[in-house]
Amino acid sequence: MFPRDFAWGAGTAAYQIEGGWQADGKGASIWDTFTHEGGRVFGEQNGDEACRSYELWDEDLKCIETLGLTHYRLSLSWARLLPDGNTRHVNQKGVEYYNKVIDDLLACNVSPMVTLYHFDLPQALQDQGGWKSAGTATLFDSYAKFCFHTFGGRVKLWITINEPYVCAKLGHEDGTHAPGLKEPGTAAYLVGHNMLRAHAMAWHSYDSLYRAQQEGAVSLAINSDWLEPLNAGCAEDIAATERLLAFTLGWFAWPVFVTGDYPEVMRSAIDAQSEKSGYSSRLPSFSKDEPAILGTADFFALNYYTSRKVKQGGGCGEKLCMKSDRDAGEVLDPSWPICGVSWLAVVPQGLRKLLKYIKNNFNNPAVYVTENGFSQVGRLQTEDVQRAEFYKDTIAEVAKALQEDEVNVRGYFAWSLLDNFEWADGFSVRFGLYHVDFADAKRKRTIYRSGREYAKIISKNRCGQS
Ligand code: GBH
Repeated sequence: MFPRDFAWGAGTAAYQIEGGWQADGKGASIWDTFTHEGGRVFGEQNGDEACRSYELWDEDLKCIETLGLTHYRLSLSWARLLPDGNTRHVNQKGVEYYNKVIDDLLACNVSPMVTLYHFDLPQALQDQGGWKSAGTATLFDSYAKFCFHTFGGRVKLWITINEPYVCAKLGHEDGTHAPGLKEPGTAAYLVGHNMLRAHAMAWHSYDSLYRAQQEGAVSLAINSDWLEPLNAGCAEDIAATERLLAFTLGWFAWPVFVTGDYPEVMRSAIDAQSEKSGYSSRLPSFSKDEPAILGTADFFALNYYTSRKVKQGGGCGEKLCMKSDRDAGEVLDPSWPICGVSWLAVVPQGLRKLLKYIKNNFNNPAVYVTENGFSQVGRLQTEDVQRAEFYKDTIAEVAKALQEDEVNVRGYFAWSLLDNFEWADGFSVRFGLYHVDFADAKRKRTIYRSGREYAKIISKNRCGQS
């Protein structure tokens, strides 16, 4: 069914699980600031302690071993390693922590996939303008080089930035994620631009300084829903779907995989709106004097959760905003169950379609599904039958993508290893293969039925091979 070397993983992110927000010299990140401001997160919760993985890593390792994962995706906390965001001051305790995590994984035959940036910018850099500032890309490159140098002998799969879309839009357009800026129609494009520049600089650094020796692969994780026109025969809906895809998947994948620049439909839509409001274009251009963006991904890292139908329309009145630029509205198909968090319509077959789309539009890259999952809200159910079915169904779609559509899928990472701090939803939304008891000082981890199901799928596919 699955190739012998297929990666079976699960993922986490530093701020969502580690806790220890001030332990051993860690600097503050924008999520520390954002959650402590109040009024931002469900129940005024924060990640000060979260799953306490900073102290309880051994417990996480047990979970990883029980599941039989071949890969574990974790992120590094930039401010734990470099409290001020720059390499002038290195927090040795932070280095030791991640050294232990990586060494323990390798000792258990589990390959780490390491994300350098999962939403948690050092606050010190936010104070200097954050991702709106061009200089943050250069500082990211230094941080990346520090990590390649320190851990790259042992880490062969790197993700520079997780979901630049979410950082840009939720953090700077909607203001629902840190740093909580609401500057619709402008800041998000600038932030996305600097993140692409940062990613490209780091990829080029790896390529020229580390690749020959370390022989790893570097990409960025792009999140996208699968989108289809609401009315398949309606030209407006078809155009709206194409536009929305350009503003989500295309925003980051097109520059990196196809042309080195933003999708034409995205630029022309933004320019048209800008003209109407007397603005010059709000979508920056890449400079020829900087490292090229095109070709800066050694594989495609896809975070897929859900699907949408699309129709023309939507906007925010006279004001500038991304919604008006897109002029595309999202609709849920009534046949898709919504389980848990409100945005997550369960559509496993959307993943197969998206994988095929990626194969056809981005030059048949090697693909890792770096996140995919299903959430639970309300009463705790450790016998989470629906989620167990979801994993079975979704992995069956990945198998079809591999066999029938011949997509070069190399791995699948469930989100998440543990129930954790689910950003603005705090601990009210549970994505784990393991339940975490946040009322317990020891943060007891208990496997869900879905975790057992995933372990079964993994073992069947690893042992059934000749
Ligand atoms: C992932 O993003 C994150 O990488 C991960 O850290 C997180 O735990 C996981 O999702 C589960 O949420 O509230 O209507 O504005 C997934 C992509 C894109 C999904 C933005 C939620 C917000 C919809 N996310 N989307 S809305």
